[in-house]
Formats: sequence, C-alpha cells, structure tokens
Amino acid sequence: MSPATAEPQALLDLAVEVGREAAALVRRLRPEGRVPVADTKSSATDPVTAIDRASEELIRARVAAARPDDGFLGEEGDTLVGTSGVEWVVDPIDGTVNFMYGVPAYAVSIAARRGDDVLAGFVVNVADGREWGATLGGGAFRLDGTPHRITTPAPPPLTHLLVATGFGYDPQVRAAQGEAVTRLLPQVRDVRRIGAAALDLCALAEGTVDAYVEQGLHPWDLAAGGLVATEAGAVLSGLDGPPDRRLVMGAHPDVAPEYFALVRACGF
Ligand code: LIP
Repeated sequence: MSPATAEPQALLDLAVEVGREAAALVRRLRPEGRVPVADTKSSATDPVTAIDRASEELIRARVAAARPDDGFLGEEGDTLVGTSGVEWVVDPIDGTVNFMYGVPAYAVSIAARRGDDVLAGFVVNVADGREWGATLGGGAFRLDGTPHRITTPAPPPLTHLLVATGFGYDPQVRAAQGEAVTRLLPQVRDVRRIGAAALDLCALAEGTVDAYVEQGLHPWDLAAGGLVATEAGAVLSGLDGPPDRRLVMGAHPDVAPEYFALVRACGF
C-alpha cells in the first residue's frame, strides 16, 4: 500500500491485520488468574498493565512500518503528529479492568481517521475472538467466522430498551453518572455495564443491546466502535451535536429521538 493512500478498505485491511496480531499477543501474554497492575492513570482505579503497553507498542510499530507518515493517538503512549492527514486512534486493551480480572470482555480497538471522519475501524474481543469492522460509507461487518454484513435491528419501544452504559474513573464524575443512571433505570428494560465501550458500541451495532449512553469517553474508546455502530445503521449523538467527551448516546433511528430526549431528561 502506498503510504499516501487513505482508501478506507486499505486502512481497514491494515487495522484487521495489526489488530489480530495484537489480540494474539495479549492472549499469549495474559497469565492465569489476576493480571498485575503496572501503574494507574487518571485516578487510583484507572489501571494500566504491562500488557496494555506491549499491545500498543506492537500496534505502533506495525502501523509506523506500513504507513510512516501517519499520526498516532493511543491510550498508553505519546501522540505522534503525522504528515499524511491520516491518524490512527487506538485502544490497545479496551476493558482493562475486565482484562485484569478475567471477565471475558476486553478488546483491541483500532481506527483510522482523517480530520473528524473515521474512515475505518476494527474491534476484536480478545477473550472470545469476535471481530467487527467497518469503513466509512461501506457498511459494518462481523469479520470472525464467515464475514457478513450487520445492521442494527428495529428496536423495541422506549420502555423496553436494553441500554449499555459505563462509568468513568473519576469518583466525582461517577457519582453524577450514577445519579443519571438511577433516573434512567426505571424507564427502560434494564441496563448493562459490560466494561468496554468499544464492545458496547459493537453490541449496539448488531442488536445485542438496544441503546448506549456514556459520559467521559476518550477518542480511542469511541472511534472504531462508533464507526461500526453508525455503519450498521445506529445513530450516535452528543449532548448538543456530534458525540464528544461530554456525552455519547446511540440507538436505532426509529427510537433515537425519544431515547436521546430521555437521556437528556435523566441529566446525563
Ligand atoms: C474503559 C471503557 C469503559 C469505560 C471506562 C474506560 P479502558 O476503557 O471502555 O467501558 O466505562 O471509563 O474508558 O480504560 O478499559 O481502556
């Protein structure tokens, strides 16, 4: 591939190749039982393990070798400003707490974007091998097993939505999120806190949940899974415009206006 290429399918192909290699590394390095914490980040409960770092180092090296002019924004390392206009947005292990404890929902998440447009995204659940990929304008796909296109199924009524959500690491932010969820819970079927935003967004894409809401997401939590969700037909929104750090909510278009109004009314 020419380093200057920004063709979404070519970017997805690289994301898949590198993501699979990183997932294999994470699987191989994970010890039995509890994984030790190497450090903490934004708060005492925001962990990083040596394996998060090893996964990101591998992804950085592979992307730099294939596309030396691209930028790189990863959860665990310094931001690299590129010259090609394409930037890779990477979470080397999304769901680090699940990974530490052995809860089987943690993912490698790799996206390539140009400006605000995410062009390609790949998410692999390291624990069970499920894979999702999408290109801008090209649809969303399950890529494990026999690859097939996915579309967000028609939703139930508002009161029957199964809503995925998550909580940030900052105790004060968490307290506010808890209050908003308390208001939401009696008005929907139930909530799920799976523990990996990229997997929540892929679940929205293929209908293993009906809706999603979370505050405080970083670009690497959102980029790849967000493209999978929107290319499958879900609508994503922020508080008063596109999704951002303040709020990400998503649902099938048939229920999105009502659901987004409910989320706002709950104080997210
Ligand atoms: C985590 C998310 C999780 C969210 C956390 C955190 P990490 O990412 O995917 O769902 O609620 O705030 O951002 O830290 O495991 O890569």
